[in-house]
Amino acid sequence: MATDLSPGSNLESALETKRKLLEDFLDRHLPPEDREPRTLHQAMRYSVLSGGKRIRPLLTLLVAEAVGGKVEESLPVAAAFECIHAYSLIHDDLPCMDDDDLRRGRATNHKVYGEAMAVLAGDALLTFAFELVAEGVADPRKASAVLLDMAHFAGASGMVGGQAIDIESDGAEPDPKQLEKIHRLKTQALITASARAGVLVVGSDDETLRCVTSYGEKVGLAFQIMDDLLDEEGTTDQLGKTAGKDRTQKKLTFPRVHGRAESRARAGTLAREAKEALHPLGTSARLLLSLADYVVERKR
Ligand code: GRG
Repeated sequence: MATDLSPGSNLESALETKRKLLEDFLDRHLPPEDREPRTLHQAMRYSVLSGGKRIRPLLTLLVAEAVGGKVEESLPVAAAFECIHAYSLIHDDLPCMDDDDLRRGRATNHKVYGEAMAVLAGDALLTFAFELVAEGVADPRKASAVLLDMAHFAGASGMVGGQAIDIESDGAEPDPKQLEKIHRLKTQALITASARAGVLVVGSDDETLRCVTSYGEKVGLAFQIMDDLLDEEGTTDQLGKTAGKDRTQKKLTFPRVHGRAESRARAGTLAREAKEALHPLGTSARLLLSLADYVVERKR
């Protein structure tokens, strides 16, 4: 049965409430546009406050809530993940990386502010993420656990490492092992970390962390497979990415290596396994189960 994401459905209204909380928090905490250095602050705000699905922060907020935490304490952590995500998109769009002109239907950061300022806006958002956690999580042991995990999954052992391998694999022959390695590092790592952070900021037990890690890994990989499929089908292009970049650059993608039908089936299996992983959390994980379905049913 399709996940009900119609206006007013339980999942959609829960997600909308949390998106609004997150966006208000980001708006209040990001440096104001009229504070010097103005162009840098404008460039930071331009990319963070330009929509997007907010999947990573929603995961942090929903996990924290499912394990008994309060939204207020997980909000700075959720916002930090969105800032890291925004930095990665700004840098990924640069001419030295994917060289994209459009993102979320608008000009990419470097097209508006220039390459140097886009690099700096990305740098500043990454460091701002760590500041948000250090300042916003009152218990120093929880703050340090979140920061360590965040740094590990976002850096050379995670997202940045995946981007490096991806760049070096451009034009390579389709190789399932290499493809999975890139996806696991580049996309799955930060999504997994976003979910884990919801546990770490609340301070739940190791068993809960293990279940949520498994959920995050499966949702993260399913998310990337769906991104590849939507890209291949042209859906994301209509929403603002430069048309066909992945195809023309012959990047390794799931449909290219495994075909569309098998890719879709794998995403479905991963969503099912993600939901099974949360079984020990019982009914408090209800929205996270719906989110796993949403990830594989999404159209953008
Ligand atoms: C440059 C350090 C560095 C890392 C780049 C995230 C990333 C690594 C590159 C972005 C390009 C890309 C297609 C990555 C795969 C992950 C992904 C699907 C990103 C888009 O995330 P969404 O769909 O974007 O959550 P929105 O716009 O909804 O926020």
